[in-house]
Amino acid sequence: MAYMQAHGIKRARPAELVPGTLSVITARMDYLPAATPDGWQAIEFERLQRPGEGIVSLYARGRDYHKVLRNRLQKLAERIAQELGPFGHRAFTDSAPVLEVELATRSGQGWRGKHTLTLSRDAGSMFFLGEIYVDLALPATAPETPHCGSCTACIDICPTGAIVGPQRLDARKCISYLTIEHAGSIPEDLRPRIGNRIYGCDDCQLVCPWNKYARRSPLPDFDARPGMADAPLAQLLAWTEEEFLRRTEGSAIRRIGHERWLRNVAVAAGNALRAGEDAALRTALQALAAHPSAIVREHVAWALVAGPTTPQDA
Ligand code: B12
Ligand code: SF4
Ligand code: SF4
Repeated sequence: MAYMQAHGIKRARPAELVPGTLSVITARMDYLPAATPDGWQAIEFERLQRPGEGIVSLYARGRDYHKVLRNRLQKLAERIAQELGPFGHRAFTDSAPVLEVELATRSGQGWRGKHTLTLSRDAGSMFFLGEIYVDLALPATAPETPHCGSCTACIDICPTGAIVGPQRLDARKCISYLTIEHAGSIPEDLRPRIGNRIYGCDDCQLVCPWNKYARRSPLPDFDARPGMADAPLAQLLAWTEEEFLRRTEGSAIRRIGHERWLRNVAVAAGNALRAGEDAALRTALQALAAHPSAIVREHVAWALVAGPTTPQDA
């Protein structure tokens, strides 16, 4: 995540990123798939009890949100232009050095939960953020007041202790960072805590009481693709690079590439072997023992020597 440091103070000053910016219009877009049943949080927690299946976090089970949200923001800007006449604007979503949570919080989209994400009384936190920087002087929307109270559920449940205090995250420990952003070897002490999460993590949001108000997306883009939350790890280990690219076409998962994917699935497979022997999984791992990537080989070797321990022992 060196890009964050590289952009320095520009991140906090919109007019330095896009000269002429006078206001920022912030937006949120719900991402729970339309078919999400009531009690979805319990269903997601149960998946963690089936170590032989890989879990992709909820936001990444459908189409890559970056394009979907940016296109919609662009259309919104065009509609505003139809009403007001031409104006200078630029749409962002996670695409540039923009402090999105801070902007959302200051403009009334919600407050910053103790897990650091924007949280709303009407929509929980299961939404993406996006912005339109405009050269129009718009009246500011008042910020939302915080409503976490004395709750610490997200801090208490985090499997790696990454939320080191209210609104303070040590990204190096976050499973989302380790499985998506981090390129190299995953620290060994953290591997058992990753469990069967193979792309991102939802725990701090699943446990949040405000997510009973999380909304389903009306867009088919976020419908979950088959096998994104319950595919057997042995099957995922067997994907060739070609198959990985084909199955993740248009999905955010594609960004991590086949090598990181196999690394993540190998960690989950090692954890599954610790939870109970599974001959099919062991065979699938052995088939990768001589993989051309040193990263894959190292994680596969770790998985194969995994003894029966519990995450608490780590
Ligand atoms: C880097 C990043 C990560 C990192 C670090 C996360 C973090 N909490 O910092 C990792 C990889 C761990 C991550 C994980 C996830 N992420 Co992320 N991530 C980002 C990203 C690209 C930047 C966030 C960032 O800048 N963090 C650095 C810290 C220091 O900044 P900050 O917490 O925002 O706020 C500080 C500053 O604003 C500062 N500040 C305030 N005022 C000022 C003024 C000045 C002058 C300065 C210098 C500083 C300053 O104080 C704040 C508190 O410390 C944003 C998109 C974006 N461009 O903003 C998405 C984003 C935050 N992520 C998102 C999501 C969905 C996730 C995950 C849920 C994905 C998943 N399921 O696995 C997890 C959640 C983990 C968690 N509990 O945070 C969404 C959140 C939507 C929401 N409801 O809020 C975002 C907004 C992407 C999007 N466009 O929708 N993410
Ligand atoms: S996403 Fe998972 S690992 Fe990261 S802070 Fe939330 S609970 Fe912890
Ligand atoms: S789990 Fe509790 S402390 Fe954490 S963000 Fe939700 S309400 Fe706030």
